[in-house]
Amino acid sequence: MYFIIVSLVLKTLMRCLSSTVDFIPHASMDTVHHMLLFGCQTPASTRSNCVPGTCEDEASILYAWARNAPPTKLPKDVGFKVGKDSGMSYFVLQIHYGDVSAFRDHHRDCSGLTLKMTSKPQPFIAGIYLLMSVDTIILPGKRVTNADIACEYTSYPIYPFAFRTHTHHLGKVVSGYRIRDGKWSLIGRQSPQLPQAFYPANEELNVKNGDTIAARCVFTGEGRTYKTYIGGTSEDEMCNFYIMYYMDSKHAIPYMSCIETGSKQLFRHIPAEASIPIRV
Ligand code: IYT
Ligand code: CU
Ligand code: CU
Repeated sequence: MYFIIVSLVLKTLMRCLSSTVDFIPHASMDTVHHMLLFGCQTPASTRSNCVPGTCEDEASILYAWARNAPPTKLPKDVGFKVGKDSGMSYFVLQIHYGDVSAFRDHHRDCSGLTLKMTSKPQPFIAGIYLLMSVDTIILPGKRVTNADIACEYTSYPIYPFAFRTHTHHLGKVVSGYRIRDGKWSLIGRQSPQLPQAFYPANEELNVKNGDTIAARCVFTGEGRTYKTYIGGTSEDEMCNFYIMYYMDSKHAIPYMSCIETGSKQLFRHIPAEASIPIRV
């Protein structure tokens, strides 16, 4: 399949601190495969499609729409902090088009995203916690390779409400957990071969100082003739578990990440479901 990626860059209203409180997708099912919205301070390009990459600085994913997946809404009183002094002056929207033949008739495509914004301070801010593996190697033909990631959480309480998984072709299932006093509680589990949207979190739970956040990606090297590394192309792999959370706006930490490899000792106790592939 061929993908065309279009990037749209939009400067946020700089004069006041605002919140994005809702996302309304407009995407034609026949042409758009998925859309990703990022926030950042310095976009890679201020003109469409000139420079590869999304942002000069670290980009944060704010929203994902994928064909055949219901869009996840932000809970009431929750908004992403954007604009003045928020570290997010620009939105970058990537639209990934699937099938080029839909454009044979040269029609104009009006796909995009409407953002509902407010300048009213919200009681809770939304944020993203990203767990990712940087050192997984998948051996050719090897039936199962796990990428285990875990970090101690040492900040103010967060309330996960949605999650998103991302791998390339070899990912079978990705699961994320909170570990408190040795007990593993599921935040979300999904096949990365299903539409990579944000899905509602498994149950209402919070993560607080002293907890551990952990994720496992299960890969297979079956059918591969070469070693697969973490990287950007479709021959490479990625292991990502995104948690979308809200937290008291008093503390307002909009982005956190974890790239530590989880210990064998810790992952001895991961629930069995994390290793059971999801049929698609
Ligand atoms: C090496 C890797 O796993 N890259 C992921 C996660 C990632 C996302 C962002 C890394 C950084 C970021 O600034 I945003 I550094 C990755 O590229 N994931 C893709 C998208 O690019 C977001 C994905 O679809 O989740
Ligand atoms: Cu794409
Ligand atoms: Cu990737």
